[in-house]
Amino acid sequence: MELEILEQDACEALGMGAFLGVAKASDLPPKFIHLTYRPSGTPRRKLAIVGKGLTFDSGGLNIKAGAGSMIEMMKFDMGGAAATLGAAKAIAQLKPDVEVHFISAAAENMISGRAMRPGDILTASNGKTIEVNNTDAEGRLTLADALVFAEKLGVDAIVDLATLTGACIVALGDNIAGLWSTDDTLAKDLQQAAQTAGEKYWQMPLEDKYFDGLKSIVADMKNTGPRFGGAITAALFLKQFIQSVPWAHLDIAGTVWTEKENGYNSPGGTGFGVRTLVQWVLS
Ligand code: 4TK
Ligand code: ZN
Ligand code: ZN
Repeated sequence: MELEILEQDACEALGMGAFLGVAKASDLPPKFIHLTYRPSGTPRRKLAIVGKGLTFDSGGLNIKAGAGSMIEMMKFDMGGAAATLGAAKAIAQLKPDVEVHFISAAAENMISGRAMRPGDILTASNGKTIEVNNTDAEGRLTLADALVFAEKLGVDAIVDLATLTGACIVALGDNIAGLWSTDDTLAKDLQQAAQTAGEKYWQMPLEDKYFDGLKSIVADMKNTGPRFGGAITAALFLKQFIQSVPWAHLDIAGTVWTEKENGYNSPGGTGFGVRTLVQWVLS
């Protein structure tokens, strides 16, 4: 495989203000990871898999506080990137006739004098502006620039995976992930792959009307909307960074970690997403 790591200066040159806003407070530098698998012959199709890669999510200045905030779980906030790289390892061994780009805008969401402030306005690499009304909705900021980057590669489809919202766990619990898609064929292909792989996804609506909840008077959008329907507004936010390529978003916040044996997984990280992604790429 080919590996390209974009350091902070390269991300700045590409205008990735949303991703870099999230990374500002950490002592650890952001890394934009782009790993490519190319088959030996002409690829049958070209795909991109994008994983949220927050190595730790403190919440930033909107710090995760109080019982139930799950701050002690937040090493799991790289579960999307982990699934992406896990799929890369398997795909490189299975050698399908498909070109696959594996992408993660990796960073740590922290607090310091250099932190992104609530109320800051960020400009993403597609030129859209974002009013940050909650620094803890950082995953969608990192994914925004990663999705713009993925579409520029000229792929036939993009799938992102992210431990994106607590609201998705409220909706679907810890054994079913949320699936949103702009393309019914892609949604169907993913559901077929998931069924073969033994993972559960439930398709959720991209209800355009709910984008009203993200309206800002100072920017193109806010990064968080009302509490109700929070997993849907998160998906609608991501959609702003896709132009026309078929795209699916998988919210895996509930499924990446388990405290107990549940018939599918042992305690710890579950690797959720890997099996479905590999099956989908091979299909
Ligand atoms: C994400 N936070 C949210 O969904 C808000 C909008 C309530 C802040 C989060 O921190 N994303 O980066 Br468990 C979230 C994700 C998983 C879990 C709790 C909160
Ligand atoms: Zn967060
Ligand atoms: Zn997060």
